[in-house]
Amino acid sequence: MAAKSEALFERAVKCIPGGVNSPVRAFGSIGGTPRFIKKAKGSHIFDVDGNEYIDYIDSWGPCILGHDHPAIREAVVKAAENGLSFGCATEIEVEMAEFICERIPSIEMIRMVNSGTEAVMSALRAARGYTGRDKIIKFAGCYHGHSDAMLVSAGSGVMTSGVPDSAGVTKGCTQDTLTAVYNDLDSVRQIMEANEGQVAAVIVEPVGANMGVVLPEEGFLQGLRDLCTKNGALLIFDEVITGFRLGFTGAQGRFGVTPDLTTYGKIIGAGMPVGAYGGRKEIMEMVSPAGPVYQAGTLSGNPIAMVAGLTQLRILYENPDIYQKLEKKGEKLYGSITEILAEKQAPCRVNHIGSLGCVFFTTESVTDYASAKTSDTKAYADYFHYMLNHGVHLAPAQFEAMFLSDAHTSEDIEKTLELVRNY
Ligand code: KE4
Repeated sequence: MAAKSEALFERAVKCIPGGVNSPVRAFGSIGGTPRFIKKAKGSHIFDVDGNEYIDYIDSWGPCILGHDHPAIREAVVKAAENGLSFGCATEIEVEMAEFICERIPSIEMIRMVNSGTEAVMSALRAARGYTGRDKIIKFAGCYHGHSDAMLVSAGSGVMTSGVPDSAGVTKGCTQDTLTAVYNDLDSVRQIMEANEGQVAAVIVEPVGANMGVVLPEEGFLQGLRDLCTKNGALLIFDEVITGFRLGFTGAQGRFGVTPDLTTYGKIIGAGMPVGAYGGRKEIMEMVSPAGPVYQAGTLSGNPIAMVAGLTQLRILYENPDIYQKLEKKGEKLYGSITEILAEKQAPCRVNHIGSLGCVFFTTESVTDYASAKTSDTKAYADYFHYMLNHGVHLAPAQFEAMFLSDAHTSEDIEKTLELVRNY
């Protein structure tokens, strides 16, 4: 029953584009009415009609400790008693920056912003300012937020300048963005050679999580590192999803590859609007007011958002067993789904790493955007609605990820697996 969600959605579409404040929430790719969520607790969310769901959206990653974690809530409430925002420097911003710089080896200096989009946009500007070069290489299927230069699709071939992938984005904004193929170092090498001395940076999701979950093949990330070093380009890891999720040091720690810049979001805000970019001091000191690369933000380093994020990071750092538990939960959930679907001879592939996973409705192994797009999105939509109607809320789109949190229980996982068995 979703009567109240339906009524709210009817109202919403009249005053909000598509009825939502972010497109994926509108159920556009899977149909039906988005559930309007009233509250969340632990690993469960509750909609306005009183339906309860096991939640695998996890606010798209921020709530790795689960929803409404008491320590985070208490810290936020306490901080709010001192006011919400000052537009001046605060101690908590220094504590957050020191905390990250002291624990992530590649981060010597960091700047807080308000979203992953802003973090990526600013990191690209810093990379261009530092290198004096214009071109950026990204990968088909990787999403880095909605700044103009990132809303691009490959030209006729990977060698040609990007063309806008959204109305309202000018050719001028995308002409310096070149698109390579994920897990294909040759496609990067070709672009580098064709644009010798012009590539400022390569930006990559070290684990793809916006074309569904796509893992880097052996040697891919190190290969990018080597190509960037050889060509005087910077390597930017977009760890908005993987940062503090695939381990405390994220994908760079898990795979042992050191980027020049890293972008963060989601977990570092614990559900509050926070993004960040950081890396080598000589690069970050290009950023205003220390250097000539301008970047600013009214609510950057907001004290309430900082205390939420820092509380979560401290819990993650002080309790490393959380990551071991997430690995086990991920292996149990995604590994069992793989076995069940194989027994049923279902046309599916499951990609997963740690607490991230994705069921693709294709028989091809999914290693890049082209293979991800062989998925049957109608089949995914049917699967989504079956799970939703039985109390499990998956990502409302095939090309997203499932997120496990520290709050997910073995009961949650068993119930999910039982539903997959009966599907
Ligand atoms: P935001 O601007 O949405 O905070 O972050 C943009 C971004 C940057 N980099 C990566 C790797 C990301 O995954 C994202 C945003 N992720 C999506 C989920 N696929 C956010 C969900 C949404 O757009 O509503």
